[in-house]
Parts: sequence; C-alpha cells; structure tokens
Amino acid sequence: MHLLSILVLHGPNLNLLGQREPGIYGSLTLDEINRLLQAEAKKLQAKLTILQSNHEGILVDAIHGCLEQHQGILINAGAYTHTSVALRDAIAAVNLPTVEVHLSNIYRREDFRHHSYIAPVVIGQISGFGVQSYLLGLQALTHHLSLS
Ligand code: CA2
Repeated sequence: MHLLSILVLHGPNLNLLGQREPGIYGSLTLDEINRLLQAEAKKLQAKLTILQSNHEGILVDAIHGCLEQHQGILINAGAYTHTSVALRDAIAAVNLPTVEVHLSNIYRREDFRHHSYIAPVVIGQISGFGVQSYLLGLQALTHHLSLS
C-alpha cells in the first residue's frame, strides 16, 4: 500500500488554540486538532508530518524541505496569510499541491483578513468550518493527489 506523504503547517499563535478566544477559534487545542488530522489521514491512507511555528522563516524552510519528502501541503498560515509574500513565493517555488485552511471565515471578519497572499498559489481554500476546515482540506488534498 502506497501512503501519500503530506506536510501540515500551522502558523503563528495557533499553539494557543483552546486556551483563548474559543468563540472565534473553537475550544480544541492544537494537539487535539492534530490527533483528529492523524485519524483522518489513516482513513485516507496518508502519512502526515505536522509542524507549528510562530516564525515566518521556519515555515519557509519547512516548505523548501518538502521537495523529495512530501507530495502535498496543508497549511493554516495564520496571520501570515495576510502579510507574507515570502510564504507565497515558497509555495510557488516548490510547486507542490497545497490547500489553504482557516478555522474562522476570514471573509466575515475584519477587512485586513479578506486578502490572502497565498490563495493565488494554492489549489483551493477552505475557511470557516473550525476543525472541519482542516479535515475537509486534507480530504480535498488527498483526493487531488490520488488523481495526479
Ligand atoms: O481562522 C484562522 O484559522 C486564521 O488563520 C487564524 C489566525 C488569523 O490571523 C487568521 O486571520 C485566520 C490567527 C490564529 C490565532 O490563534 C489564536 C488562538 C487562540 C488565541 C489567540 C489566537
């Protein structure tokens, strides 16, 4: 059985999940989300490597390291979604199928969250479904990879 290898990236402040702002981001911790992702990955015959970082360059390095290691990327870039040309360029450079996810619906929130620098270089975006955004994103990515 051939397992798909996927890099899951969580951006800045997502390590605080479950501890603050449960009204916006839900009450699950990042560890709980990661466990749900691992369970979903098992069903989808995928192997996940998961990283959270509060540092833009670490996320960029992880994306560069994808080549030869992983077939796709699932990313919640957090606030870097709205600021980072560097992350966008890294995703474009490795040219691996990438799905962007957000817990909250970024289009229902402040104007500055309505623009994503990475949206134009990903295959799709899922926003607003809490932890389901991640699980749906993983399903969409594995489906896409199984066709290619
Ligand atoms: O909705 C999402 O998933 C976001 O990517 C979350 C980012 C935000 O900047 C994006 O606009 C949308 C923020 C993550 C911060 O997570 C926290 C968790 C608990 C307490 C405080 C922040």
